[in-house]
Amino acid sequence: MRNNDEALIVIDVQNDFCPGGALAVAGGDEIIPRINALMQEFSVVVLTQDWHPPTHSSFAAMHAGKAPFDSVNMPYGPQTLWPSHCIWGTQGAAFHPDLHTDPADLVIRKGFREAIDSYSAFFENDRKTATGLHGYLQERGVRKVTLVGLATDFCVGFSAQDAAGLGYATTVLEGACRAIDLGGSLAAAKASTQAAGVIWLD
Ligand code: VGL
Ligand code: ZN
Repeated sequence: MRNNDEALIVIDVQNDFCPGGALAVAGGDEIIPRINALMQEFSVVVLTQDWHPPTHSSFAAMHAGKAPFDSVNMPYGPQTLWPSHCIWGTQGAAFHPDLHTDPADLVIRKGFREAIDSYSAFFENDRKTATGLHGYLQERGVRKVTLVGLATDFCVGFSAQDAAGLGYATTVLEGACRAIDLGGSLAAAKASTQAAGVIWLD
């Protein structure tokens, strides 16, 4: 068991991001056995769950003439459009059945506001609206976070960026993540998080 000031944050290991899901990430389910084993090493374990209303503004279907993976300008900046995914209460939004959820201390949902997407576990895509995770981790005395899950270049990468910005010693275990890799997004996520001090390990 590691120190009490270290948390494992498991990002979005949900059916829709695994093979067969609405926004499937290649090999998304392959990381689950390692994540389950890692949970036993940490005294603080947090799961995140992408959790969208059926009419979420990040869905291409809500934008006439747009297709998944196009981009639009939202009041908070550019936003990639996605196939409809992780609609709250559906099987697609449920955790993958192989993921151990019992060891989790906290499940944090994000992306539930229709007008704002939320990649990061800490702040929504306006980069201002807090999810509450920072307050929780502070109250638990957490100073170091290890991030795993889906997808490396979106929700994991944005969470890592924010964690480092909030002052946590931040590690991404890349082998326990899988990426979407849209137009160089994986390389961009790595470069920007490394510049912020995030350590990437396999
Ligand atoms: C994610 C795109 C849209 C992710 C969530 O979990 O990385 N990506 N919603
Ligand atoms: Zn989403």
